[in-house]
Amino acid sequence: MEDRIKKRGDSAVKKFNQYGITALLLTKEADIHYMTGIPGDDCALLITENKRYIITDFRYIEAVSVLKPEFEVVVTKQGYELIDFIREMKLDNIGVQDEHLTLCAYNEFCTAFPRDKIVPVTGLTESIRLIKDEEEISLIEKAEAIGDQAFEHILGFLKPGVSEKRVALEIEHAMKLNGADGFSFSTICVSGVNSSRPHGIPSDKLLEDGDFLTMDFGCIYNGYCSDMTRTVAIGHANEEMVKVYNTVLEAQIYACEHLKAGMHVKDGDYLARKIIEDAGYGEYFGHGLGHGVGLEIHEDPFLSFRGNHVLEENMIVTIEPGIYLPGKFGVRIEDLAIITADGIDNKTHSSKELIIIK
Ligand SMILES: [Mn+2]
Repeated sequence: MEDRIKKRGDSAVKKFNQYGITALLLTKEADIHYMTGIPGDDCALLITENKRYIITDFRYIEAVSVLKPEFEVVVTKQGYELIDFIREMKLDNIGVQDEHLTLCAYNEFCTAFPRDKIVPVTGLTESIRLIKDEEEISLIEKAEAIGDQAFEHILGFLKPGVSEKRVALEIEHAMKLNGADGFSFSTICVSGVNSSRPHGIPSDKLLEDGDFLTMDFGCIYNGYCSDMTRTVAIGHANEEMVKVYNTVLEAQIYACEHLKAGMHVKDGDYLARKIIEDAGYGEYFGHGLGHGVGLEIHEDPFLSFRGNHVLEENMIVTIEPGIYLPGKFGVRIEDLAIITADGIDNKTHSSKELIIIK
């Protein structure tokens, strides 16, 4: 087993005391991926103090066998399900991912365990995944570079008369051509009045002269996500559009220049929020400044007025302020960066100045 994989499991075991558990059952795909180094679909992972078990069915036996001998492979079949294996193990207190476990699965667990021996441990693996190791950083860097390449390509593709859906397809196509395994989320391409919806769905609307077009996209590379957003103007931008764009840009750049390890996420969020508020658009910036990115597209730490983390070196976060004027237009600019001791290492290299597509 690779050292880093072993280390990750050991970090989880070190937290057993804190949670009062003697075993940890992981059912969330991203966490299983993290703890094994391979995709965890339709698997469960049981970590005890001395042993690790990967539980899956016939379809994945070959895939998970690479984990032997450090992981014992348990194969489920009709009449021998995960719950039967867990029952056989005669565990004491078992930690489960309460934010992920379905009510149905929980009820099944209660047939194998007294209710008070099932301990919710949401946050345990998340807290380990907060800080990225070298391997993770290089995969996210690569994924973000694929996004940058797609943006460069799309600039030559945009013109009035092309639909939002077509633009989204072109971005996704470019990312796949450049090595993406998949997409971190459904590509957002919203133009004109649609751009005031931060997470709008691409429609058949055609790009028109005077539209803002917001493109928010990311890919998955070896399990790791990227995320970036750029807003461009089609044909021309009126005075209000330029003012709003430059306000978002100023807020985004200021946040990039001042985020660093040791800063509370609430203060990080406020770096950008203060600039947007001072410009009179505070009520139109209704989401947080950013979020962690890793095996999941949205993970801790959340840079938000509701967040509760302090930034640390080698956390990876997005920096994405926006202003959304209902019925008019919206602007968002998003980079992805690594937190360092004295600042950030920005991994998004696409230009942020207002681009007007002629
Ligand atoms: Mn994002």
